[in-house]
Amino acid sequence: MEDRSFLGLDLSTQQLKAVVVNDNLEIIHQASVHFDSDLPEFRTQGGVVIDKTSPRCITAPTIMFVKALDMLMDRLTVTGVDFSKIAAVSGSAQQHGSVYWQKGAEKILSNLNPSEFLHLQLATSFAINQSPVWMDSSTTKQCQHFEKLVGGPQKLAEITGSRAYERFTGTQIAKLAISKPDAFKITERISLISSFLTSLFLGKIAPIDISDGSGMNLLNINTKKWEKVLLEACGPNAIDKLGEEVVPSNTNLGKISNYYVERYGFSPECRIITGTGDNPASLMGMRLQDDCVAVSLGTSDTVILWLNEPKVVLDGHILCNPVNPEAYMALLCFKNGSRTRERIRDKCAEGSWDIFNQLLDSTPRGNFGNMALYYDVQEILPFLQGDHRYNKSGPVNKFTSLEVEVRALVEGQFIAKRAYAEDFGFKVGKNTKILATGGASNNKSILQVLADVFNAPVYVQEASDSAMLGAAYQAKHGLLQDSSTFTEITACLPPSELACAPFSDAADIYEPMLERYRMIIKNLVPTEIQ
Ligand code: ADP
Ligand code: XUL
Repeated sequence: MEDRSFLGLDLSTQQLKAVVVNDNLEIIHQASVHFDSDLPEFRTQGGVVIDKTSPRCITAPTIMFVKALDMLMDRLTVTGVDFSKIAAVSGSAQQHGSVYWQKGAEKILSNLNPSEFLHLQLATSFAINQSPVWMDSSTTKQCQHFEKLVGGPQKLAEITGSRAYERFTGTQIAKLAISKPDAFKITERISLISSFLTSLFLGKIAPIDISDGSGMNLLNINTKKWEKVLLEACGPNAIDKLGEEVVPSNTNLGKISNYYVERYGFSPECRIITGTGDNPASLMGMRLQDDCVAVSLGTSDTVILWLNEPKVVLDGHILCNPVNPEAYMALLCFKNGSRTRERIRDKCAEGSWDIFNQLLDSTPRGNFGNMALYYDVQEILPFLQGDHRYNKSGPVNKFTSLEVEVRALVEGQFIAKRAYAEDFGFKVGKNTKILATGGASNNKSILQVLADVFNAPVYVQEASDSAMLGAAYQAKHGLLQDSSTFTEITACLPPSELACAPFSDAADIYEPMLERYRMIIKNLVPTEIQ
């Protein structure tokens, strides 16, 4: 084991987190900055700002991300990190969000004064103050246009891995070019949030990587190049703003910015490895293999599968793989994850996860035939909003008890995941293993429902922040890629641990519920978008 360490970051929806691992990939330091509570001046809720007059527009203040990084670096210093030992840095970030650098910004970025905070020096570097994020769903018009341009949703999915999605960055850029032409004009470069984070460490604008780039409806996932006709729909000179180069996710981009050498004592030889999206980073953090399905329970809930070949799907996404540029990954994203669980916790369980779990555990599996779907914000899969409750005879306005409501929430969320994963071609078999991660994977009662609904054992890792860990592992992989594969580099890690096994009657209970869920969705979702 060499005396070197690696820094991994995750700029997620609600917080910025960092981990330092040693050469054996063991965690030696961790720190985080929570946007709502640590940076209250930005008035975010759950890390985002919902436009009061136009609630489908959801953004986050770009400079808040920068200020969070200043605070995080100070917190890492306080925990005793020896920055001079860090051999490489890599980052993960919420996918799809975008940052608009103003003309002249790269010059400022490459000449930072080490005695000043980043957020003070970059305060005027952005063409718009608010970054559209993945929760936004305001680009319906642009989505229709993108699909029409290439010959329909199927064709767009074939080229970019997904039909048009409102949160995907291409349509977001196209909307900005039309709605704020002046801001678009003064935009020098556009970054994804992951490449933005990388740029802050590199001291120049970092290229977008192929995995996070697959979440834009702009990148051809087969050729790994921007698709010209779609780029043209993003407004004048979009190619210059995005940068022609798109790189594999483990690219070694060069040395760390002098700012960090002077200010924090990093070695001038420390390397910056390109950042990627949080879901690709989670795939790495969980060391996902062919026979496993990863379920991430964070602000959004996601289901991730490893694919050796791309597929064409209309519900869900195919992204380039962050470990092996020849391979792919499948992603299903559910917007109403932890924030919705928190709402029901606050309503039914006095804001306490312990009480929530007592309620969940006190109701039988199958919940006496009650079922519910809760969508606080416009859901992606299925395309629905609002609360939908059912007892065994049909729709109801409310449930008879708090415990029924809690179980209906958790079962409804996991049944949806299984239904969409199956539609995708995923089959539950004897060897199926579920790897759970994200904030709610610390909750055994919730994981038991996951095991029962999928009728498969659920495994967890010691640390539940797989995206952040994935970034740290990628830092080492990026540094040593010429001599070692990702699998070799992560072979030193302990295996995941069994958290819950399904009960023997799980299939009898949940398979009929799965069918019932499909019927409910069929009736609720308008046929044209099913
Ligand atoms: P993100 O990376 O998207 O910001 P995380 O994966 O860190 O999110 O998860 C944050 C969420 O985890 C919080 O919104 C919180 O609701 C949830 N969470 C934390 N602890 C628990 C718990 N014991 N049970 C259920 N959910 C939890
Ligand atoms: C994935 C998605 C979210 C974000 C935030 O498509 O929109 O999972 O990456 O975590």
